[in-house]
Amino acid sequence: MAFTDKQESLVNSSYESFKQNLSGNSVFFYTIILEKAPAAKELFSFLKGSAAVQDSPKLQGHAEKVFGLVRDSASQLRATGTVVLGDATLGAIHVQKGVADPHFVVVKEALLQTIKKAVGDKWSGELSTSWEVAYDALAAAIKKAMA
Ligand code: HEM
Ligand code: ISQ
Repeated sequence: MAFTDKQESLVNSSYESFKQNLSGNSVFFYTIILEKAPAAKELFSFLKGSAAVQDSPKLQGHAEKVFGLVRDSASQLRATGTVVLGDATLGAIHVQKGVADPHFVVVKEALLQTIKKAVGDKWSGELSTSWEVAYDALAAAIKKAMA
């Protein structure tokens, strides 16, 4: 099924909601990930050894990158029907950190919950599906680069 203009604009506008409170949303995003996968804390250089998720420019920067790449992926899907990784090193980074398939599910769930919180009453099934499709295509491209 083609990724539509409507789906792209839903992703774009909710990405702006995410950015509106980058600090709070980023902390929420990591908190959900660590609730679901506590061991993942040791994977992130900027979380390692800390008791709780601490807000920092680094933490926000990494979270912003992840959400930004999903947003780019939505635009690529709408324009070309596929996702090509702009950064060829993404596969190697994740292999080196020991990221495995189940982690991608955890990050996906955390991403969706974070967008849900960011958009409040604008949340809808269509909005959710748009993020899911864009994330799944990006995750598939990263996994392919990891293989
Ligand atoms: C590093 C994106 C999935 C763990 C990175 C980097 C990017 C990125 C852009 C480079 C560092 C940065 O600038 O932030 C993504 C995207 C994902 C994804 C778009 C899914 C579509 C995952 C998953 C995990 C993970 C599932 C496992 C929990 C890491 C770690 C690093 C990293 C540990 C290194 C961070 C550090 O510098 O300590 N990722 N990632 N990523 N990613 Fe991912
Ligand atoms: C995955 N890769 C890079 C950075 C991230 C930040 C938060 C959650 C997942 C991530």
